[in-house]
Amino acid sequence: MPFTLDAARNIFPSTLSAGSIPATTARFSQLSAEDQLALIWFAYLEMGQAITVAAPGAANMQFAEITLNKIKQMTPLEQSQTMCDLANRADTEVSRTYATWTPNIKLGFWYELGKLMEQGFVAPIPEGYKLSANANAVLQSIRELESGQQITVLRNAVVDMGFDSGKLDGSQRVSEPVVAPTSIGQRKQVSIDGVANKTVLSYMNNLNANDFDALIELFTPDGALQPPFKKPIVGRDAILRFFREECQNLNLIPERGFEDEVEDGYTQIKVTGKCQTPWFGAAVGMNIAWRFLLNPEGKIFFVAIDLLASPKELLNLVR
Ligand code: 45D
Repeated sequence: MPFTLDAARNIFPSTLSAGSIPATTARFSQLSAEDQLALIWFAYLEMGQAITVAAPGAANMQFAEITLNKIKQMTPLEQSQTMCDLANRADTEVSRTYATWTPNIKLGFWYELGKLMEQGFVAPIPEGYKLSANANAVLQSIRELESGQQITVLRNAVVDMGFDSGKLDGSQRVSEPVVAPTSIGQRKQVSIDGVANKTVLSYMNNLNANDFDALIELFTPDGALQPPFKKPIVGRDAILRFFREECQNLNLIPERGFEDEVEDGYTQIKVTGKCQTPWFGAAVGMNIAWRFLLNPEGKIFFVAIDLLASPKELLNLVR
C-alpha cells in the first residue's frame, strides 16, 4: 500500500486553513469561567444582530430538558455556579450529564439557556460585567473573523465545556435520533467545475441526503475522515457514528476542483466550496476545502475537510 495515513494527511499542502480558530479557541480556554461566559454572551448578542440561529428541533431538545428544568428550579446563585462549573469542566452532576451529549445537544442546551437568561428565568450575566483585558482582546479577535469562523469558535467553546468526556465510559453517549434519508426523487445533485469523479459526487450527494449507509460504502475499511482542526477519524464504524451524530442536515455546496493521478493508481482530488449548518442555514456559508485520496478502486482512503483561511483560498487549486 503506497499511502500511510500520515502521508495522506499531507496531500495538497498549500491549502491554507483558518489558523485563527485554534489560536482563538486556545486563548479563550485560558480565561476565567466568568469571563468565558460573559464573553460568549456578548459575542452571541453582537452576532445576533447580523445572523440568527435556528431553534433546535424538539427531538434534539428532549435530552437536555431534564437538566434545563433542574436549572430553572435553582436559585440564581446556584444557576450561575452551574454555568461556571460547566465552563470550568468541574466534576458535577450537570457537567457529567453534559459530557454525554453530542455537540448538537450541547448547542441546543445553551440556545435554550440563553433564551431563559433573556427572559429572566435563569440568572443573566450581571449587567455592567467588565471583561478582563485578555477577554476583551479575545472578543475583539472574534469580531474580526468572518461569520463562518465566528460560529466555529462559538461551537468549540460549547463543545469543550463540561466534565471531560474522555473520563466517562462511551456507553453513556446521548445523541439525537437519526433522520430518514431524503427520498430518492427529492435529492439534489451537485455539480463541480473540474471534477467528474463519481465517488466524490456520490460523497456530496449522499451527505446532503443524510444517506449515511450509502455514504459509508464509499470508504475503504481502514479509510479516514479528518474534520476541521481535528485528528482523523479512522475506520468505517467510527466514521459512520460521526456521520450519524454530527452530520445531519448539512448542506454541502462544492464549487470547483481538480483531479490528479498520483502513485500506484491512487487519485487525489481537491474540491472547494461552501458548507452550511442547519443552525444558521443559508445565512452562513463556511468556506471549505475537501482533500480526497482515492484508492485504485475509487474508494475513499482519506478525506480532510478544512475550514479555509479566507474566501481567496477557494481559488487555490494547485498541487
Ligand atoms: O456560555 O464533508 C450564551 C463534516 C452565554 C463532515 C451561550 C463537514 C453563555 C464531512 C449566549 C447563553 C462535519 C466534517 C453560552 C463536511 C454561554 C464534510 C450560548 C463540515 C455557550 C463538510 C451560545 C461541517 C450559543 C462543518 C447558543 C464545517 C451558541 C460544520 C451557538 C460546521 C452556537 C458547523 C452555534 C458549525 C454554532 C456550527 C449554534 C461551525 C454552530 C456552529
